[in-house]
Formats: sequence, C-alpha cells, structure tokens
Amino acid sequence: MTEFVPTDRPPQAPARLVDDFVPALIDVGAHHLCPGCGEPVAMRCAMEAVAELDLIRRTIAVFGIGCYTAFSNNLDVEVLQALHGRAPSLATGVKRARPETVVLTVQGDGDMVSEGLQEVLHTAARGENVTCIMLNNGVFGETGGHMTATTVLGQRTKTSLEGRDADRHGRPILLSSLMAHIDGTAFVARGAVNTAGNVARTKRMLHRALEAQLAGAGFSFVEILTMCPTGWFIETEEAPSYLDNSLAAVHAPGVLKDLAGQ
Ligand SMILES: Cc1ncc(C[n+]2csc(CCOP(=O)(O)OP(=O)(O)O)c2C)c(N)n1
Ligand code: SF4
Ligand SMILES: [Mg+2]
Repeated sequence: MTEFVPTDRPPQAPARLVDDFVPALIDVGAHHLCPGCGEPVAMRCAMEAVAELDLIRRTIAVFGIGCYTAFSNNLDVEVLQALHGRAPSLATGVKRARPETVVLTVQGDGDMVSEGLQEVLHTAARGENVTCIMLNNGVFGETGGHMTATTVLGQRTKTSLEGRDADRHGRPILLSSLMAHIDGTAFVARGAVNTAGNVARTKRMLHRALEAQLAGAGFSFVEILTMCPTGWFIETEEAPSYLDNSLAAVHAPGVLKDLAGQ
C-alpha cells in the first residue's frame, strides 16, 4: 500500500529539517516547491558552485518565470527578475554594464525554449560572457504540466494526453545540442539531478561553466534535467526513473563542448 508523507506539519524525528544542510547562499532551507521536485537540488548545485569558486560578492542572477522563481526570494546573491524568456538579454545588459560581475540566468524549458528561444540563441551567437542555466523538466510545471518545446515524443502532458506526437505536435528541440553548434558558445553541457552521481556531475559542469565565464571565454550553457512529479502526473518516488526513461533518453546528459578546457 502506498504510504503518504503528511506535508501539513513538520516531519517527525529522526527526520531533519533541510535547513541543516543548505549551503550558505540559500537563506531559507524550507521552500514551497513540491516534494520530489528536482529544481531545489539544481539550485543548490548552482549556489554551491558559486560559493566554492568564491564568487558570492560578484554574482548577479537573472531569473525567468517558473516554479524555480520562488528561489529568487531566498538567495543571498543579487537577483533580477526578467519577463518570460528575456533573461539572457537582461543578463547581457548587466554583464556589459558591469563586466567585473559574474552573471547567470536561471530559466526553465518553458521560459527559455518555448517562450524565449530567440533570446538565448542570439545571446549565445554574440558570445556574451554570461552563463545560462536551463532547468528542463519537459513541461510548463508552474502552470499545470503542459507540453513545452522540449517535451519528448510519447510523453504524456496535460496538452498531449495520448503522448507527444511528431505529426500533431512537432518534435522536441534539443537545446544543448543546438547550442554546441553555435560559434559563440565556449561551454555546453547537459546534466541531471535524478541520482547522486548525476548531481555530482552536474555540479562539475556548473563549475566549468562559471570558470569559462571567469576566463572570458564566451557564452556558457548548462541544461539540467529535473524531476517534476506533479506536472508529470506520476508518484513522487517514480520520478527519478521516469526522468531516465523519458527525458534523458532523448536529451542525453554529458559535456557537449568545452573550448575553455582545451
Ligand atoms: C508572458 C507570459 N506567458 C505566460 C505566463 C504564465 N507562466 C508562468 S510560469 C509558466 C511556466 C514556466 O515553465 P518553465 O519555464 O518550464 O518552468 P517550470 O515551472 O516547469 O519550472 C507560464 C507559462 C507568464 N507568466 N507570462
Ligand atoms: S510543479 Fe513540478 S517543477 Fe513545479 S514545484 Fe512541482 S514538481 Fe517542481
Ligand atoms: Mg519546465
């Protein structure tokens, strides 16, 4: 029988509050994202990378709009809020005006690929020295689990109830693969947060991307596959393997380009 964890009251001992584990840059450990969501893990990786590279006082984050936007309220770095999809352009302005800062964007697949694809493509092609992070769960999570431009064929969403169909809905855009072919990009990688190993690899990717920016190498891009059990309409504990069998089977994790490392 399925055992549900009550979320209307604090967990019983021996459970510990997430506050015990949060990196210094996340002010408040408790958040209102769904249990099992991958986005808090991805945010933690990004903030740990910023702290480990000693970039706290120089970092400006530009947020898109999605469930992850909730974190813009509790990070201890400067944060700007962009309109849907426009974060790379805002990041461009910040970096050009303040070249000594480290500028990163946090966006989702809906925000970046469905609603603002031209912004990130042009920013990459100009070789802007910023780092864009795309949290890819293959759905518009915040608004209820609709299909996005990265939803994989066969994936069931609120707007593709029988599964995404190539003839009817078109094919998914594999953004990292596209990015790797753009001349202005210095570092492109796709990670995931569904296993401990993938979390560790994703953190290394974020380190490399920020190092590329510090070296002035050009545009760096890290896509992170994240679980969205709510928007996928599956049980929380099924989400890590669902990610492997659906999103990751098409959007394959790995480093796609690392010019700064050559
Ligand atoms: C111009 C505009 N269109 C639509 C919306 C509604 N909206 C808010 S969040 C969101 C979904 C974002 O999806 P994604 O970026 O993938 O983030 P997720 O919630 O999946 O993490 C949408 C469509 C909006 N706020 N502004
Ligand atoms: S809807 Fe999905 S992306 Fe949004 S908080 Fe819930 S699990 Fe996370
Ligand atoms: Mg999404």
